[in-house]
Amino acid sequence: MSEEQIKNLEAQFEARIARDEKIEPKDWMPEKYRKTHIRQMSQHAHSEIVGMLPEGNWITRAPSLRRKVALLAKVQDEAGHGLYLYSATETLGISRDELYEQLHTGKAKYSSIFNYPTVTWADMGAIGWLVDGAAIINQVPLCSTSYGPYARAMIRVCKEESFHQRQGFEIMIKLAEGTSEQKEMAQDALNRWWWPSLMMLGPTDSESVHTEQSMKWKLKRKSNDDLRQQFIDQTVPQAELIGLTIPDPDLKWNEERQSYDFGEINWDEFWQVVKGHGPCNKERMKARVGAWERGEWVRDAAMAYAEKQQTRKEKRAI
Ligand code: BYC
Repeated sequence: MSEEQIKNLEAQFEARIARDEKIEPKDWMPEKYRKTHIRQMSQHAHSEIVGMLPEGNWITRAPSLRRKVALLAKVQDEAGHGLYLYSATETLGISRDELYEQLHTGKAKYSSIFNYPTVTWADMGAIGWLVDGAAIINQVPLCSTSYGPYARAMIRVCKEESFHQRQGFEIMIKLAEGTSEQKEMAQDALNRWWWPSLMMLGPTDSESVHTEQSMKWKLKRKSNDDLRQQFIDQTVPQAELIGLTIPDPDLKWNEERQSYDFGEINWDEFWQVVKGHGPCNKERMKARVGAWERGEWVRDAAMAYAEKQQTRKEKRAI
């Protein structure tokens, strides 16, 4: 294709984005658009799959049958989200095997938040309330993202995230209303998950390398800092409602901005976790790679069965 033809295609593509049209898998798209989407969507899929691990840790120890059923359903939803997102990413011309390989070799990232340990039952409440709460704020704008398969996957994901957030908040309400030990447990979980939840929304806008381009392509609809502020403004009154204290001495309502001012985020900690040195990075990767290796016989058996069925079909056709 000549340079002139590519320029024309690019101009048509930009015009479609400006008109808020969805870009579909077979449409022409700039190579950088395709790669950026593979990066973000696959990291999102990996986050859902790795995100099952901290909660999976508590399924056998949920305090009642009702709690166990809800947690099990939530973790299953996360597997479903990972699978839609992998399928949506495959429409961009990358295989599932390549995506797994990128995760297992550490080439692809997954959300920093899932590298923290879940040490008490209250952590299930804090994850649902804060982590899923932050996820909804980040993901609702993604329902109108420009790439069709991603936008459609996100509509269903967001509906389910809403149930996850309520499930977590309800655990926190019950603990906060419970005995002094239970309330302490809830406060301790909030203390440990608050700052990592703020970090989850990504580096500050001045440090974010992809925001500018992703906003132009309408992959991202809001910047990391705007989402973080929205999350804080939404969550602080919820903590007040259940009598818990946000662990930030600098948190203060700013009348002029009609928003909360908040303290300094420890970005060194964030980058350490992103680079693989968080409290559970090694454990999480070991669990994923181990599951992949232990599942090899299942994949082989499924392939052998599919081949056998195909041969039978071919013989019948003759
Ligand atoms: N953790 O330029 P930036 C869930 C990386 S799943 C690790 O701002 P971007 C859930 C970033 O990738 C939650 N890495 O990037 C599941 C980039 O590195 P690369 C996951 C992070 O893409 C189970 C570099 O830092 N949600 O909700 O414009 C249970 C510079 O950042 C993180 C999604 O994936 C991080 N937190 O913005 C419960 C949503 N933040 O790629 C809940 C979709 C940044 O150049 N993703 N990095 O090597 C997004 O919305 C965006 O990708 C982000 C980052 C806002 C996360």
